[in-house]
Amino acid sequence: MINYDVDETKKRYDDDGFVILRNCLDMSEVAALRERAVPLADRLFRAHGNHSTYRNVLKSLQRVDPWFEEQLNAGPHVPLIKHLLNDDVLGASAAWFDRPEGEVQGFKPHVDVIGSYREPDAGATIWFALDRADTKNGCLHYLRGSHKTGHRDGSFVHDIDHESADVFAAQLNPGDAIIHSALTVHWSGGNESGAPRRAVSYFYFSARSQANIHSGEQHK
Ligand SMILES: O=C(O)CCC(=O)C(=O)O
Repeated sequence: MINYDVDETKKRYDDDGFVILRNCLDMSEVAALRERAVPLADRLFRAHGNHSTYRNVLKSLQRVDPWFEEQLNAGPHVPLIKHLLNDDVLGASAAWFDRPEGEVQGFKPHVDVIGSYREPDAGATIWFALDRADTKNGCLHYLRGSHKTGHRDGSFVHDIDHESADVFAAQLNPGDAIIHSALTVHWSGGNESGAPRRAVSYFYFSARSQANIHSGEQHK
């Protein structure tokens, strides 16, 4: 992973609720990630089916592959996530996100916060593109600045103006990554392009969010 200007990266993340890291992985790292993730995903879908609410998604890969556990807890991106969240972090899930060709269903607009602590520093995801992701094959979309403006009482968000100037389509090349706050509204589309759109992501809680959840529970 290359070194980014951390101040500039943090400013974009704080302002927009997401930040793109171009060429985060070189082509050999992308190939290694594909070689690790694709057979694992195939194996898990064969063993358990593809029946979750969200098709083509596998969470908690760290529980079945120590390599993903190592990446989640100590991957080269972890110091940057800590810097963006101003805190220590707890790795919650390494995940596989696929929008295979012909999959019409995307992810509806949502935020990632789970639990009672619903502040912009609750957590963050880093999402690594294994293929070119664009508007034809279901790239991620973000509502710029939405981490600061609410949408905090549920996971799904129903009142998005898709024509808003704040809607941003995160068109990425293989090896690019994007980091988003757990409070930033985001969604993705289906894929009828004939091109794959596979990704691996790592989701983190800030230590602060965990401390607040725990102290909140103690007060109940
Ligand atoms: O990859 C996708 O299509 C959705 C990803 C997502 O919602 C997330 O990483 O939180």
